[in-house]
Order: sequence, then C-alpha cells, then structure tokens
Amino acid sequence: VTGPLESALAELLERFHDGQPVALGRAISLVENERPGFQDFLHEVLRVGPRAARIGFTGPPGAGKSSLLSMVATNCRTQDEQLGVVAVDPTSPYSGGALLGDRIRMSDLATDPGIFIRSMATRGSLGGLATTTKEVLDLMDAFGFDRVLVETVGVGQTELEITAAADTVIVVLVPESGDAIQAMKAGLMEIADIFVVNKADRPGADRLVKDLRQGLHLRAATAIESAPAHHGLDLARIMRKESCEEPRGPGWSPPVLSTVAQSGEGVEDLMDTIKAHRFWLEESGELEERRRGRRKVRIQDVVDRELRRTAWRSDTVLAELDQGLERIQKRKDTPYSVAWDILDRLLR
Ligand SMILES: Nc1nc2c(ncn2[C@@H]2O[C@H](COP(=O)(O)OP(=O)(O)OP(=O)(O)O)[C@@H](O)[C@H]2O)c(=O)[nH]1
Ligand SMILES: [Mg+2]
Repeated sequence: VTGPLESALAELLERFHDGQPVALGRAISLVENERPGFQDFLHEVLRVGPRAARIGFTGPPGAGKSSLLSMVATNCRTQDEQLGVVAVDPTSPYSGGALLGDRIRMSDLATDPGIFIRSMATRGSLGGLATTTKEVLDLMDAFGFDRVLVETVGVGQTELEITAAADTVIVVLVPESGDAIQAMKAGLMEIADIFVVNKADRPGADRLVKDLRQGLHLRAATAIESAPAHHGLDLARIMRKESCEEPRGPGWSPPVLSTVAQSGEGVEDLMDTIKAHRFWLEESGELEERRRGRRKVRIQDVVDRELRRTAWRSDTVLAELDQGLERIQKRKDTPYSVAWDILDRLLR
C-alpha cells in the first residue's frame, strides 16, 4: 500500500463506487489474479466498513447447498434486497462466469439484475479458504449488496474456514452424509450457527435431526461444566436459557431445521432463523467480535502473502538459496540452516 492509485485503478474505483456491476467484475478479476495494485485497490475499498449480512452455506458434496442458497436468494429478492453470491468450487479449474454447478438450474437467478453471481476455484494454500476468496467477499460487501451468500463444499479445512468469511454459517447435512457423531468429529458443531438437514423427504432425516439436537445439547452441557469460573460465565443465566425460560439469552444454541430444498419446504423457517441469528449477532456484540477476528486473520494473511512474495522475488534470496543448495551438497548445511540464513536476511 504505497500511495495514490494508478489512474486506471482510480477510474475503476470510481465506477465501482458508482455501483456499476461491470466495475465489480473487473475488480474481482484484479483481486483474483493478484494483478499489480490490487492491494492498494482493496485498501481504498475497505475504507468503508463491512455492512452486508454474510451468509455461508457449507456441507458435503451434493447436500443441496446450491438449491438452498437459491431458495434463500429468491426469498431475499422478494424483499427487493440486492445480493452477491460467491460459489467456491474446489473442482473448478477456472473461475469467473461459471454458475453454481450444472446439477442445479440457477437460470432464474442468473438473469436477475439484482443478483451478482461469481464462481471461483479454491486456491488456498494449505487447502483453506483462499485469501482471495475472502477479498472477493469484501469487494461484494463494499459494493453495497444487502446480503452476500457464499457456498463452499465441505472438504475438510475449507468448510471450517467459512467462519472466517461469513457472519452466519449454515451447515447443510443430508441423511446420507453420515450421523451426528461424524458431524461432531468433523468440527461442524463448532462452526454451525444453523444446522439444516436437507432432503427431509428421504429416510433417516428425522433421526439425524434428533441426533444432532442431542449432540448439541450434550456439547452445551459439557461446555458449562468445564467452563472455568474465572471466565465470568453466568451459569444461572445460561441454565435459564437452556430451560427455555429466556428465549433470547446471552448465547446462541444452533437450531436444527429440516428442509426439502427442491420443493421449498422449510425454507421460510430457515429465513426466520437467519433473521433471528442476525438480530442476535447485532444485539449481543458477537457481530463486532467476529468482524474483529476476521480483520486479525486478514492482517496475518496479508503479512504471510507479502513475506512470501518479498522472499521469492528477491534476487539476493534466490542467490542465497542456490548457494545453500551447494553447501548442502557438500554436507556443510541442511535445509534448516539454509532456511534460517534466508529468514535472517529477510527479517534483519
Ligand atoms: N430428494 C431431494 N433432492 C434434493 C433436495 N435438495 C436438493 N436435491 C437434489 O440434490 C442434488 C444436489 O443439489 P445441489 O443443490 O446441487 O447440492 P450442492 O450441495 O450444491 O452440491 P455441490 O455444490 O456439488 O456440492 C440435485 O440433484 C438436487 O436437485 C431435497 O430436498 N430432496
Ligand atoms: Mg453447489
């Protein structure tokens, strides 16, 4: 972040602030491809804080994430909300333009000028949600959409990292996707704000709903028992909430809903729950907390990225690497001592 934007980017920024969808598309490409000046552009864009309600859908392949997302999107459109949609597809070798997979028809949404859809490939280091994906969400937010919906396929780390991008995380499971124990093991209990058991028209859905509720209940009880007293937890208050005396308690227990995304069954309940969660986020201060956590991770991400760039684009470092390889050959060094020398030079 060096100074005034280069004139082409300044012009793009102006059109972006002007609300031109073409400019949003260009800005996304700029960021996705990490073209020169993209950090400066983001710096300018992020001067306005986050405003959009960000909703993440995650879950195993084929669970119905896209179907549910389009139901929710359609519902929001009847309220005349402007929407941004990001589909993170780990299998997609390209990005931009493509719709949310071909199994689901998004044609109604795709032609609606009130919805901006972008699909992108995961390219995150370590298999996590790519920093660029989070940056694209920021762009959509800053562009002024009321809501930004994001779909990520649940394959390990990616689904857990969705918390780093969304205010409300909806975990979509289906009877076929395994039992509640598996969901617990996968860490889904920790990340879900709302559980949806989709394909409720299939056998086993009721069972899964019941087991998930029980699992969540057990987990909440354990959390209370093992909470150290000095954390200042008001146990009495939490227990009251558990016994439903106080519906809007200090915490949020993830509800378990069931839906049939194809027919729209249960989607209205889901909308109500999304709104309730938003209300809780805002009232409890949790929203600010989550945003703060996201900023922290972003700073770390950017530092990581810039360190890597600085290192591997420096002729001195590359020369040091070559020399180091020679020394290792002569058994004078190891990869560790060479790495240490390089770090020493970089951070000196
Ligand atoms: N029986 C039944 N089928 C459903 C339901 N919801 C979605 N499907 C079907 O399940 C398939 C997968 O739905 P998608 O919405 O594409 O699922 P997804 O989770 O987005 O899939 P990926 O993005 O590929 O991981 C489609 O053929 C849907 O028509 C449902 O409630 N009941
Ligand atoms: Mg999908």
